[in-house]
Amino acid sequence: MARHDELNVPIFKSLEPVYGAGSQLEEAETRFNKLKSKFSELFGHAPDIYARSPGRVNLIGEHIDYEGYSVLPMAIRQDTIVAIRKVEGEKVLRIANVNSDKYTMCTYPADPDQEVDLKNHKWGHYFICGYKGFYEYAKLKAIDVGETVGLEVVVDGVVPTGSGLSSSAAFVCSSTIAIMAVVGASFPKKEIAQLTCECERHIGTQAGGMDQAISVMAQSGFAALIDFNPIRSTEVQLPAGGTFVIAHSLAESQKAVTAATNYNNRVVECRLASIVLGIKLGMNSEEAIKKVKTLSDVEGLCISFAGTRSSSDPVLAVKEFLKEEPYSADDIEEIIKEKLQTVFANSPYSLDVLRAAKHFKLHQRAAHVYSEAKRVYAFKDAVSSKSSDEETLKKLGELMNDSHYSCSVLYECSCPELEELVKISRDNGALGARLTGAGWGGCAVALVKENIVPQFILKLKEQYFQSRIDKGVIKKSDLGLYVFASKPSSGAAIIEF
Ligand code: NG1
Repeated sequence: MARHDELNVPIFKSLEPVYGAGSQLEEAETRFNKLKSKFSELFGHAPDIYARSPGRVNLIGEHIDYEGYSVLPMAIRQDTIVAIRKVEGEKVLRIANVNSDKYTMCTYPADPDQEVDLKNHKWGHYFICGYKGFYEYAKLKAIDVGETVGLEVVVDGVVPTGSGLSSSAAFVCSSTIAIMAVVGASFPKKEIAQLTCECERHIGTQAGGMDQAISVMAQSGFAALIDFNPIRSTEVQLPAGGTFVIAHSLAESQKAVTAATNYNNRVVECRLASIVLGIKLGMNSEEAIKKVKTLSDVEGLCISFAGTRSSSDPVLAVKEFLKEEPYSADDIEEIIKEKLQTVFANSPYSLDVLRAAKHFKLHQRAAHVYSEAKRVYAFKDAVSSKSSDEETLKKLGELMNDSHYSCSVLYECSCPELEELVKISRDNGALGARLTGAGWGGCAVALVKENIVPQFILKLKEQYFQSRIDKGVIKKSDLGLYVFASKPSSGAAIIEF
C-alpha cells in the first residue's frame, strides 16, 4: 500500500470527512455558505471548487527545517479556504476576501512570470506565490497545463495572522491546491509539500518546508515527524492524557517585514557557521563555500571530531571551533578568505541581511540547531517508548522547556511577551511550554494534563489576557481566538459540491 504522503490530496463531496461532526462541522457549514454567497455577490456565479489547508502548531524542532533537520508539528483546526472559478479567455486574477473591510480585492495579470512586488506588500501576494510556484513546477516537470486563464477567487482564512501558526502556509497551500484543481492538475501530497515551500520563498523569506509539509500532509489524530531531502511525513501518536494549549502573546510577528534582521538573518548566520566549521574541520575554503549550505552538511565532520573526545555530540565541535563572542564581517572574511558579498552574491535576501547586520553570532546559532535537532528525535523516541503515559508526558514537557530555553537564549527569537506567557504557563501547571513557530511574537504552546485544561486556560485568561482586555488590546468576546486547546487535525483537501 502507498504511504499516505504519496497519495494525492483527497477530493470530498461533503464537509464531514474534513471537519468531523458536531460544532466544528456547523461552523464550517456557516463559513462555506458565507463564502459561496460572497462569491456570487462579487462574480455572479458559484465557484467551481474549494480547497482548504490548515495552520499548524510546531511541537518541537524550531528554526531547524531550513538547516535540513526533521521537525515535529501538528495541524490545527483553523484553516484557510479558497473558493475558485476559472474564466476562459480572460487574463486577470481577481482575489477577494470574505473579510473585505480588512482585505480589499487585489488584481494581478494572469502571468506566471510576474515578479512579486515585495516593496509594496499586499495580502494577495500570497496567492501569487502559489500561482507562480505551480506554473514553475509544471514547467519543471514538463507538464502541459494549457494556456493561462483568468481566475476569480474568494478567500476565507481563520488562522490568526502573525501568530506563528502558519497562516501564510495555510493560504499559500490552499491557493496552490485550488489552482491545481481548477486547471485539472494533480500531484502526490509530498510533491505539493515541496512545491508550496518553493512557492512561499517568493514572498521573501528563505523558509524551510515545515509549515507547508504539515499543512498538506497532516492526518487527523496524529502529529507528524517531517523529514526533508526528500520530504516525508511519518505519523506520531501522542500519549493519552495530555493536551496542547495554544496561546497568543498578542505581539504580532511581522516575519516578511523583519526578514533582514530576524528570520533571514538567522539563515545567513547558520550558513556562515557551517562554512566556518567546515574550514576548521579540514575543508579548504573554496570547497566549503561552494558545497556547504547548511549545518546538516557539516554535521558528519562535527561528529567525527566529537568522536576524538569519545562523544557523538556535534555541539562539541561548536564549542571548540566557534567563539562565543559575536563575529564581525571582517573576522569571518579572514577565516573563509572571501568577501561575504561574494558568498551570497546570488541571494538578494541574504545581501539585505549583510547590509543590516552589525555582527554574527555563529556559536550560539549552531549550538541551538544541533541541540534542537536532537531534541526532536528525543521527543519522537519518548512517544514511542514503553514508559507510562504519565512519564512520557513529563519527558515531552521537559524537552519543550529545553527547546524554549535554546530558542530564547541561543537563537534569540523570543520576546518579552512570549517569556511572560511561557512563565505563566509553567507557573500554572504546564508540563512544558515554549514559543512556537518563527517567534519574535506570535504564540506559545503548552503541554497540559487533560484534566486541568479548563482551569489552566482560566488562569491564562486572568494572569495574561485580562490586563490586555482592560487596556483595549483585545475584546473579551474574542478571547477564544487567542487561547484554545488543540487536537491534531486533518491536512489539505479539495471540496467539490
Ligand atoms: P512561521 O511560524 O510560520 O513563521 C517559520 C517558517 C518555518 C520554520 C519556522 C521556525 C515560513 C513560511 N515558515 O514559521 O519553515 O522555519 O519559522 O521553526 O517562513
